[in-house]
Amino acid sequence: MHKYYQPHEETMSRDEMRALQNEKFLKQVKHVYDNVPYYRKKMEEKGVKPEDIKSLDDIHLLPFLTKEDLRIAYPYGLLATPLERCVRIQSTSGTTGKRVVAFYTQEDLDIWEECCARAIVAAGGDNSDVVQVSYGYGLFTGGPGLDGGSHKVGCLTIPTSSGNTDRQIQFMVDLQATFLCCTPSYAMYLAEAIEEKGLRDQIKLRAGIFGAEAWTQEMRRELEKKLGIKAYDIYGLTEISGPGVSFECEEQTGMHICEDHFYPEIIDPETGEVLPEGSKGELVFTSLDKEAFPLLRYRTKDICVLSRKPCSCGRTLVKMSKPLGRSDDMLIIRGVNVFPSQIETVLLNHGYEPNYQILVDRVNNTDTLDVNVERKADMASDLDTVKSAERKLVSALRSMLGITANVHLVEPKSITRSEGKAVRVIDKRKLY
Ligand code: DLL
Repeated sequence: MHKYYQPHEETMSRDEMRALQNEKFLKQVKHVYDNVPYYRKKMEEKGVKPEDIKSLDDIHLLPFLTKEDLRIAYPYGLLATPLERCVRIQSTSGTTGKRVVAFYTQEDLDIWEECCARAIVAAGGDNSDVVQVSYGYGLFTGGPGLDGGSHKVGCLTIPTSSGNTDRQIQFMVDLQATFLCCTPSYAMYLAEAIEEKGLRDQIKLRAGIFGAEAWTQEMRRELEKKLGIKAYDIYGLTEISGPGVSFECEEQTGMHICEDHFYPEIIDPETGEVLPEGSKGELVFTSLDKEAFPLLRYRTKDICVLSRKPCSCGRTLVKMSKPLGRSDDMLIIRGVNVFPSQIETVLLNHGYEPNYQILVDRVNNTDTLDVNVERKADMASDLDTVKSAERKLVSALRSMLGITANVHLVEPKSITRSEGKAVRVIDKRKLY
């Protein structure tokens, strides 16, 4: 017997879904046009009016939105409801200094949490489960999203947030957690710590809901073996709501998109042209019923494929593949989105030349980030001066990125100059 959190929405026929999407879409275009001058201007520039949009078949007429638009419109420029109706923000990295801030009304939060509840139920969860949420809480959407979903399902929720591994394992053992929600790399770290402590027999986990960063099928098998669980993927992004935009079911062959809320398109990242179903391209989302922060045609920069092959779980929601890469240069390091341009901004603001290298690797299942930058020509080269300058950069990078980088000041002119595009990022992890 299959279980769904919202059986009607999750299993409706294609025709019914298309009709629902159309209805919400037309309302949403009007809501955005009437309430978001920034987007109205973009529509005017493209010569398109709400009356030109008669159904989803016309969606290609609408302009795209990107992180760049979010940066320009920061902080309130894309808000579509009065502040009095907003009850929460969540936030993630922007491409430079400005963070992305997404707003939610209470209804928006309810829908987001329902999507996370769908994910928990799709992974076999019900109100007898004990769900340990080890995603970060706070501005990051991982903790609050899964926490809300777990409450909606009626599970006992353990809001450990991330970090403090000993305490995580203690709770997992003492409260007999059955679900673990965290990034796949943190799950692997926890699995190894459990093994080292010889506590494998004392944990009762049966499922994991892991996402926010790329992970391979090999990593899934490892996690399933080490923790004795079924490991499910979950996808999402702050701009569209957070985790639960799509989630895996028992088939574990792609993630069902909550397409009654988020309408997906696949486009050619170069030309912006909409590609036929089954093509590999950039995923674009239109939020169909978001009130406070309704983004139309938001380019995720995630490359993937959509599939409508019937699923044995009975859900009719379209499935997306795991992201197969990105069409921009965003890195996800320890679950945190990092743009090379943010690092460059910090270095230049501290008077360094743009001669630097960013090295990313994964050591013992934990991502490492090293930044090599050339010492300023007029800077003394004694150890004290160098160490103190490095510490300053580490702290500035931490406040920009939210994670710690190892900074190494190297000899002036020692970083190889390139004759074409500079290769500034060397990512040795094999994620896709
Ligand atoms: O990472 C939301 C989330 C939290 C998803 C917890 C799943 C679990 P952002 O910080 O805004 O939101 O980052 C969004 O992360 O565009 C993808 O590139 C990447 N990403 C998210 N989930 C996955 C996944 C959250 N399952 C960006 N696999 C997205 C691969 C993922 N990449």
